Amino acid sequence: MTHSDVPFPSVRSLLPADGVYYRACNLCEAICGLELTVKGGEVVDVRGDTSDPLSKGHICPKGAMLPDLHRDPDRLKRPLRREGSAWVEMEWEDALDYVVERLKAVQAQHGPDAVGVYQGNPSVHNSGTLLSAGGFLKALGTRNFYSATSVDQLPHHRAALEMLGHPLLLPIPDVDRTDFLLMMGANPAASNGSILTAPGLKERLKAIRGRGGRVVLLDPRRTESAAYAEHHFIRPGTDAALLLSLLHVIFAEHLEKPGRLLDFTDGLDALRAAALPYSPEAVARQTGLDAEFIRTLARDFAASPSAVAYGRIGLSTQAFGGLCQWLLNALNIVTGNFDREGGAMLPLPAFDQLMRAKKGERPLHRSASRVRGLPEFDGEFPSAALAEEMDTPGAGQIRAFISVAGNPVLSTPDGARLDKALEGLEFMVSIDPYLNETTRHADVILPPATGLETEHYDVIFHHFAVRNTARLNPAVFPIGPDQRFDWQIFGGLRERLTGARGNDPAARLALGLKHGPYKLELDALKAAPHGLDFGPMKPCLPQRLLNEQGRIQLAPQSFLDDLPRLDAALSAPVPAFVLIGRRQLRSNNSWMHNTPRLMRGTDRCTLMLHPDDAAKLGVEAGEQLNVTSRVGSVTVPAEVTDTLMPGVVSLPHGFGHGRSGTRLSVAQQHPGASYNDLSDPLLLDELTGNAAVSGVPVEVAKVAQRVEVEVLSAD
Ligand SMILES: Nc1nc2c(c(=O)[nH]1)N[C@H]1C(S)=C(S)[C@@H](COP(=O)(O)OP(=O)(O)OC[C@H]3O[C@@H](n4cnc5c(=O)[nH]c(N)nc54)[C@H](O)[C@@H]3O)O[C@H]1N2
Ligand SMILES: Nc1nc2c(c(=O)[nH]1)N[C@H]1C(S)=C(S)[C@@H](COP(=O)(O)OP(=O)(O)OC[C@H]3O[C@@H](n4cnc5c(=O)[nH]c(N)nc54)[C@H](O)[C@@H]3O)O[C@H]1N2
Ligand code: SF4
Ligand SMILES: [Mo]
Repeated sequence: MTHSDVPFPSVRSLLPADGVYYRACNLCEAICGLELTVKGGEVVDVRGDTSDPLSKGHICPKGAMLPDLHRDPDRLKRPLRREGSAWVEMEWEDALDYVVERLKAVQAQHGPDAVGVYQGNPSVHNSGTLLSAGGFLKALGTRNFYSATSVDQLPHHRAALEMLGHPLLLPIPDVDRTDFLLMMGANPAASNGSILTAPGLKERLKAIRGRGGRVVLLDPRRTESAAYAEHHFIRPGTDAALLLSLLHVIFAEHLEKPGRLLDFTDGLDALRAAALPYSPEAVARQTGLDAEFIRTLARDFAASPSAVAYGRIGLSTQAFGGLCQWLLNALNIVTGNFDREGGAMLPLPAFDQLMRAKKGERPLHRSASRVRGLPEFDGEFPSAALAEEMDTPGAGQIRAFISVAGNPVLSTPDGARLDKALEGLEFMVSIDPYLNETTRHADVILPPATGLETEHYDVIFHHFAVRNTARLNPAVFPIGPDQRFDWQIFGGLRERLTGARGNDPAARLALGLKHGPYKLELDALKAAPHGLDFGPMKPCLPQRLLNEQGRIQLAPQSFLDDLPRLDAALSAPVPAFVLIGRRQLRSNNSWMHNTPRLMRGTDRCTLMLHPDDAAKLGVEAGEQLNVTSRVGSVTVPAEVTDTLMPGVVSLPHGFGHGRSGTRLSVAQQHPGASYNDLSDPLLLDELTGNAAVSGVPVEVAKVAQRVEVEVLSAD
């Protein structure tokens, strides 16, 4: 089979011309505009683009590493095929032919659902993939879809769907105009913000306080963000109780003032009744917060001229993620801080993904996962079910697997089990530029051009941005004749599967912009290299609601029905240690540990624990600790610090690079251990199916002690 008319790139010089290039960084949700200076074919300087209307010159250490990623000698450029323990390069046409042939063979023998798909985080940071992967993946006809969403923000989507009518109607805190930010389980000083695209967030937090406002941070760790806030410790997993308690006080003291929202909101009485049992005294012990503090916090929040409650990873990757995201929205609505300046608002991006959304659609619970019966949401099953769907025999078992821009061996619960399950597959293909802990199991790796080689428009994160802007930037580096763009790979695969041709993301983008709210022409956007500004978020309700009722649902039944599960957890005994995660500024989930300039300094994969806990265990800083959960065990050095609550220990995720057979020469020198060798697929936010990777009960012990005991008992 030949496919000579697939539009492959023209052969150009591999070096960009000298000059200044403008480009939005696609590494994290802050989408900063960057200014890159090229001399002699090399990027010699990267700085923040001061003319970007959203980021105004902000940059972080990772953004400056885009050229390092570009020239990483470990980055793959040609397809690889595994032969035993060796990898051989393939021609693109042959590789695409072979992949489709093998996928078809598996489906012919075992049915369409025998192919599983996992899409990881960079698929949403990459307009090429985002606008081009769907055609091929849908054409496979499998129901076995998984993604990083269910180890991340699924609770936000569920709350948005139930309360406002669409998973993407995510309320964004208007940090630039608020007088009071209540921030829970988020650490923007490390993460640069999430479901809150506000580049330079530290400065924005400073500005809140600078104009006389307040930032209150609730986190089991006194994080880097505590420098910009009034920080208070909260016990992991008890945030829903705290939020109910804030609502309790507000209702008990008649501080609610939903204002105009009341004209299109249902369920105020049901919410009031639900909050009634959660007085500050009833939740103080479990949350670790003083009852009087809770009462004052509720009063201050309600009395502030504007206020907004926001919670991120710490609130969504826990056992009560759904309840948390519901109650955050509810608190904002009840106090009138919703769809108004300084509250939680809905952005209106130039390429509006909701443009064609149908009112009243409910894309959930249409099917259940085969082994555990976990609910589908928006066409996906929870990633916590992925390994069991592969290693549990029976009709519908996943026998072939496609990973796209994901590293689920390090990023999903019980990664070690998945690692093993991948070995048992009949066929696996990875669309990924690295040979890492996951892709090492593939039969074929198809590495797309990436980073500075791609044209980029941020399709998703403008939906989460505090200001409506748009920015399209061309590639900086031309690609070589032996490289392919993601859209060409997906187009080639789809064509072989269905015969359908044409998969141009630029055409899709042009259509989206043209029919979007600002009727934008692609050329007009191209002519504005720093981006276009459409101003701050504006009130848009009830018009933008997408549920059948056309009214905000303050107390959806499924959330109310989840409260007994919270009550049971609140009255259960507290384990000796619970494990939580942390992000680090010079890292990006699992995949930027191969960048030498980011990895300088001491190894960062340490277990943080409180000095009192260290004393109890007889451990000093730097000594090795065994951390054990129901599913696994890791050994990591101790970092003793009073920034953690006693009884809570913290480990970053994304490490575990000691596994053999990868091609990550720098990461392997700083292997660390994988958090997700400890996280448990049975620990879920049962309401939404999101993995509860935060709040894992663990045992912690000094390694040396164990060895001694064993030696003694052997005697
Ligand atoms: N314990 C614990 N687990 C977690 C989390 C946590 O806080 N704690 N966080 C969760 C969250 S929020 C997320 S988003 C997930 C992330 O989970 P994943 O998305 O599964 O993992 P990443 O580490 O982001 O891996 C990204 C992969 O994409 C590849 N890649 C990079 N750029 C490109 C590109 O342009 N194209 C393609 N095709 N591939 C590319 C990289 O080589 C890498 O293999 O992890 C989740 N897991
Ligand atoms: N530098 C860097 N930036 C990143 C990433 C990265 O890996 N590195 N990843 C990106 C991705 S994929 C995402 S999703 C975002 C995430 O962005 P954030 O949510 O801001 O990220 P985290 O730093 O993980 O912050 C989560 C906080 O929750 C706290 N926490 C844990 N459990 C609980 C709990 O039960 N209750 C409360 N109240 N707090 C709790 C933790 O101590 C931690 O401080 O960051 C993005 N940006
Ligand atoms: S904050 Fe995020 S988007 Fe901005 S430069 Fe850093 S990695 Fe890139
Ligand atoms: Mo994420």
